[in-house]
Amino acid sequence: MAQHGYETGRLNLPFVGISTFGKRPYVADWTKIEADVAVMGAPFDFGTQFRAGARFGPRAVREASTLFSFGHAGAYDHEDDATYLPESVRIVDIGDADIVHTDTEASHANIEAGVRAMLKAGALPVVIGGDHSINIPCIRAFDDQGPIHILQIDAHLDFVDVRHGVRHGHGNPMRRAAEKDYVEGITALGIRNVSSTAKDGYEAARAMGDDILSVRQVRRLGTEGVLARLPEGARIYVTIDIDGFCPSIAPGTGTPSHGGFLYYEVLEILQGVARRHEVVGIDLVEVAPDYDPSGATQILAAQVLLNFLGFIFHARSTREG
Ligand SMILES: [Mn+2]
Repeated sequence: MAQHGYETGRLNLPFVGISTFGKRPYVADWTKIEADVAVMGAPFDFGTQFRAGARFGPRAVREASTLFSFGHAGAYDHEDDATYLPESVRIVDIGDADIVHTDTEASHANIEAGVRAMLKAGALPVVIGGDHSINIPCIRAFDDQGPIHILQIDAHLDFVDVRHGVRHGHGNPMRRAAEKDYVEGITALGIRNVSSTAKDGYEAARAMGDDILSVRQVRRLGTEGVLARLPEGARIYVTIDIDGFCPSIAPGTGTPSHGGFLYYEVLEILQGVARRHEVVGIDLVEVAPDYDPSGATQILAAQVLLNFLGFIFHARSTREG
């Protein structure tokens, strides 16, 4: 170590440099992903039925994620007495899927190609939206991955079949997922208030195996009670709509709905899922940063993702050894 307290190399504080996710390496060539986790942006918001703006979600979440990237060796958590995300967990940022304005199918196809590339590389895919319709191409990319169960955290059920011919908007993704033979079930947490889905949508969702819980029902059950409802041994894909959280902590979204989750309610469920299940994919959607001048919404999103990744790889290392 040098004298006078100076150390060699760069300090690289969070506000310095290029905002990749977690300040991790950027991999532009999708045929050369070598990582445990690959993060991709899906800046698509033509699926919205109210306020647009989630196309700026990936950039905002990336920038917010630098706050948690001080470059020390992992993140030590004194409550768990565990160091999460040590250097040995290789995270890369593969940039964004290309979005073609007005063309949902072309944009979704590009998102699907990105998820397929991450899966082919053996990396855990993490996709930052974009509106919730970007879950549709994400789930499509799992058609050769074996059965999955979806854990949805959301204010809205998103189970509309078709409305005015629209089948791939942000009100449709869970319906499209439920139609896949490799999607064995959906557990939807946080569903509340006037919703994107009418009563017939709820009936169809239940008939197709959707377990629907409101925020108050989740609170009554508690973390363990909720976790017990997930099928044992299921491989879990987690889709987090930021509007599942309370707008008091996450106002930066197109369709906020009061009475949502607080941070630890979701975090503890995700920690339990990471301990008990193989997590095969993650998307986090509907961060529309322009509605939150404080930036707290994207900080929440980045914090949830980084902590969840920490739990997943900590559980993996515990299981392996
Ligand atoms: Mn949603």
